[in-house]
Amino acid sequence: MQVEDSREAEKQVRTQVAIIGAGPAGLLLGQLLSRAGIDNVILERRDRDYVLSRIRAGVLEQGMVDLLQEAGVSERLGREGLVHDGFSLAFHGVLHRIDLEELTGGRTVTVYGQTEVTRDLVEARQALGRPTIYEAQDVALHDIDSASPRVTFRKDGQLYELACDFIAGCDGYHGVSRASVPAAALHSFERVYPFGWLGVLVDRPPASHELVYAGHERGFALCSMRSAERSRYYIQVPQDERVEDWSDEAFFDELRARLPSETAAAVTPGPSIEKSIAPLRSFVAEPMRFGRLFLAGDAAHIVPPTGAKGLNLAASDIRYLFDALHQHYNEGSDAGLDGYSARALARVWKAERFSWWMTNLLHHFPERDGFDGRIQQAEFDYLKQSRAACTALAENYVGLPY
Ligand code: RFL
Ligand code: PHB
Repeated sequence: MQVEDSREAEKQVRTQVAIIGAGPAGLLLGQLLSRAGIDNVILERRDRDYVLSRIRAGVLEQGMVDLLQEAGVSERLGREGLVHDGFSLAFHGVLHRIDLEELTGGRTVTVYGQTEVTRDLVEARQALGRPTIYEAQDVALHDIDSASPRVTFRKDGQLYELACDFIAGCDGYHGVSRASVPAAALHSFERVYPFGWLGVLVDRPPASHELVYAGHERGFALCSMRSAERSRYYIQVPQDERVEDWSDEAFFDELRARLPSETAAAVTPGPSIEKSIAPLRSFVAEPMRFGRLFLAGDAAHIVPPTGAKGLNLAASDIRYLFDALHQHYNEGSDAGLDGYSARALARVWKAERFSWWMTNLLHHFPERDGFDGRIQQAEFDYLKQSRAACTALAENYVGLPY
């Protein structure tokens, strides 16, 4: 980054790739670009502590683990990540294990919090001395369909202009990047579910050494973890529910009521160290490129968390986008940039389908009738007796190839 004080009220800065958002997508792209010698600046609306304290996803596909390794940020992940070779589905109290490793010819997932991924990436960026501008206000994109796009923002009261070759819109669902594309150039697809997930983080050993996804007439429940000492639990709640209305005691009572008795008995309740509600949504914006702006991660698509795919899709987008930018700068070819949207969307839609399917299988839909309940039961019974059905589930859960 070069800073020139060429105008009085405005500082002008130049970089090759301007990255909007310091979530996992933006940080991972920044790390890969920096290591490849491609200059980049990250603009982030929130402060560093806020970015580092967000509790979200927990399950990494092998493809994402490999990408973090390529990015040089897998040392702690290798030490502390928990490799899972299976998980359980439960339906109305009956458990069924999905043996991921056996069904997929040896593939697994790794439980490692998004919070930890973010911390590793933030520290790696700091070690490389690359610039992240936290608390960047009024970020605005200009001339994105020209050969010289710009981003303006305010920092500590000063107005800056960042000139660049490309903009990577990695600023999540509510960011400014997707909103900067003319409405006529973007086609959105959306499904909003009439419920959310109430999540609790607790410093108690997990109920089970593997994840348990439970469908129940009272609603969905999930037992997950962050380590052998820290559990993460979720329950489905109505869309308009408020966190304040759920005491820890009420949460654990409801969780246990939805789990098979042996799993419920193994839950160790404790004081929550985090409690929040996430709405459930499926969303895709097409195309993922407009001129020199490339959308990646939640900025372009949202999946309900049931399939554990959101963070992993952010990683696969970045795999494609990094390869495309690398090709542009190192081989003088724009084939990767031109093919980025179609390539990313092909994988996105398969993950959308899987997340929608898992959500439909396991949640209680208040507005639906008895027919849907019987279909859910039949789907679960089919999984219990069909290796083919379990294989389809398992290959999606471990992640489709990049
Ligand atoms: P992020 O993480 O939202 O980061 C976007 C960043 O952009 C910043 N930003 C701006 N910066 C500058 N200017 C603006 N105008 C800006 N507007 C926003 C934001 O402050 C933020 O720092 O998007 P990214 O990087 O695309 O990453 C996506 C993932 O965070 C998300 O998909 C996952 O968390 C989804 N998810 C899960 N994914 C999985 O793969 N596996 C899981 O097990 C999983 N579990 C989950 C989840 C998401 C959940 N919630 C809370 C929705 C569980 C939950 C409960
Ligand atoms: C989590 O541990 O936060 C988690 C795990 C699996 C999911 C969603 C969230 O499907």
